[in-house]
Amino acid sequence: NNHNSFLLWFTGLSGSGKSTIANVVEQKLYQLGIKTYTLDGDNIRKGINKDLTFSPEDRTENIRRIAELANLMVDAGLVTLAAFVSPYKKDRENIRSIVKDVNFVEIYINTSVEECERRDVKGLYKKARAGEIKNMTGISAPYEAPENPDIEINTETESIEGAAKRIVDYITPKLSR
Ligand code: GGZ
Repeated sequence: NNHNSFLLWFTGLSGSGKSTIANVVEQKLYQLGIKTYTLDGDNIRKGINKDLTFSPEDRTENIRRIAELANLMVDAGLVTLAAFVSPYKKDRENIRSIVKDVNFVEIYINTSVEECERRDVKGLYKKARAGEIKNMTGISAPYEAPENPDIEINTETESIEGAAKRIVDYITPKLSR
């Protein structure tokens, strides 16, 4: 593994702001000439993992496959960003063992379920309340918050820009390119 590459793993509820912050981090890294790739629900759950549901077992398999893919990307020298709910502690610990000695950075996007439900960008919380969606994280399925993340962002008190800058400032001193 290339010690100069990172896997930036964003965990948090649906609508917490994972992808939004990851996208701003990616823009900033691009401006610094750093090659990146972002894995998220849009390119993974519609493609390689389209056979998987939101059952606990399928979420575990979802995260396992993503970690294996991310491991290859990091090997190829890309700073890889991954934005997934990844609600189970055990699954997130497993990522660390898959990516081995690479610099795995766990970033907890801490937005309360109340705030996510208020935003309800995709209307999923409303559907979950109506019983139209089962196993909705934060409503009818658990979210096991990280106890010791490398970086924690509270989107209710911190701007997207400020959060993204904090993440970039965390990794850039460790990148020797
Ligand atoms: C959680 C769900 C669900 C259920 C659909 N629970 O805000 P989004 O829409 O774009 O992000 C959520 C995404 C979660 O997929 P992940 O692959 O990140 O989940 S996991 O890591 O737990 O495997 C949400 C949408 O899919 N979505 N149904 N029941 N999120």
